[in-house]
Amino acid sequence: MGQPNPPEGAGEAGPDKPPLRVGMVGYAFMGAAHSQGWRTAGRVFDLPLRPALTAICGRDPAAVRAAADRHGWASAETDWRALIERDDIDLVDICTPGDSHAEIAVAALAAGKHVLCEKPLANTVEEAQAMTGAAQEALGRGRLAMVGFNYRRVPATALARRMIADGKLGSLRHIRVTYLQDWLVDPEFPLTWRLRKELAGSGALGDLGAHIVDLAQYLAGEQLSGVSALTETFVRERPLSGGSVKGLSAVSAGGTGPVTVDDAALFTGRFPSGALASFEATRYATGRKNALRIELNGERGSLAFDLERLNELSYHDGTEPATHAGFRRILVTEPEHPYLDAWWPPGHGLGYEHTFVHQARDLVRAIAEGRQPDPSFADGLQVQRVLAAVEESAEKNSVYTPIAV
Ligand code: SOE
Repeated sequence: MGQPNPPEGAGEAGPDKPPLRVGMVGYAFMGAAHSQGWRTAGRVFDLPLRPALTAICGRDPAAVRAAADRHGWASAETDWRALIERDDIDLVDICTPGDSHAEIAVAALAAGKHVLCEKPLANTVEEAQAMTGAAQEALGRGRLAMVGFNYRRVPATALARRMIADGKLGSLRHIRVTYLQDWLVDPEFPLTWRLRKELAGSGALGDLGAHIVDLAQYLAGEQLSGVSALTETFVRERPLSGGSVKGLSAVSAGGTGPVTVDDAALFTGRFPSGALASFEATRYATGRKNALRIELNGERGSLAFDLERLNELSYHDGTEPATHAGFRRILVTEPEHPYLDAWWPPGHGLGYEHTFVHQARDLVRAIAEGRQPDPSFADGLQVQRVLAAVEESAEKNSVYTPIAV
């Protein structure tokens, strides 16, 4: 393939800027979200490089062609190896299921590309280690790698980080985080790649738990030292829909296949500072669609964020007189708030998709300045170690399990 679409300048930050030519692998939910990010970042923010949507890659020729047209990519490829060999690609953006992250990322870095990889970084600690090694080696050649934990890029969570770093909460005591979805409640919901360990690595744990582990550690400014966990798979057999899951034809005789990942993960953790944390990630919270909530309690105050009200941050200043102290709502839409100087006038809120625009903005700036973007592959590896410790603890029936370093 590789035939160009008519030039239409999608994602251009101004023709005078040098381009950052992006090749993206994958075009489903995350591919669409990342496309929005690349298309919009240079139009909203003043960026030193102009993101160019140069090529999109997927195995199905007709589907990838349609995705290129829909999302504004200039050309399409059906083999990621062909994509990373192209000398008109500067950055490879990996939006595939976890089983291919390591192979694509390591090869792309070796081919001299910058890499953005969707979370969780990999399916196993070993793969994440290989990716981190490749990223460290590539850094010496000026090639940069970042993992896509997009919830760091909600203006309200970025503001929370700033307030915590400024000491507004003092020492943290408690962090409680929940990430609740309900798309598996129906036992007839088909077996998809997200429900197979060899493709997704784990279930709610890797998909949702990875987000809340990263967010909690990012906001706390430190990394968990150990966890104690419970996991469960509530529905263990699900219908196969049209043989769409790679490698499952052998078990499709009865029309169903086994779910090989967790449906829910609950765990507690300790931070080196002494703070305690609790985490809940599930796809069975009936009525909850994409409900991520985090509350942090410190000696001087508390903060709470709820993704369903993502333009707001709740803050309690514990140093105020009890007569009028209380949680107050900060509307995070002022130009002084993170990311908001380039958006709408105060009060005109942002949404989920803007986190991907901010992710593209931050990565483009880091590349232009030649500095390591956050979160790094090493950060992704550390989250992977937490996930592995959660699985180990759950297997051992909730024994407190230190995290390997
Ligand atoms: C599906 O559970 C999913 O799309 C995750 O994969 C995303 O990372 C999360 O942001 C929303 O839910």
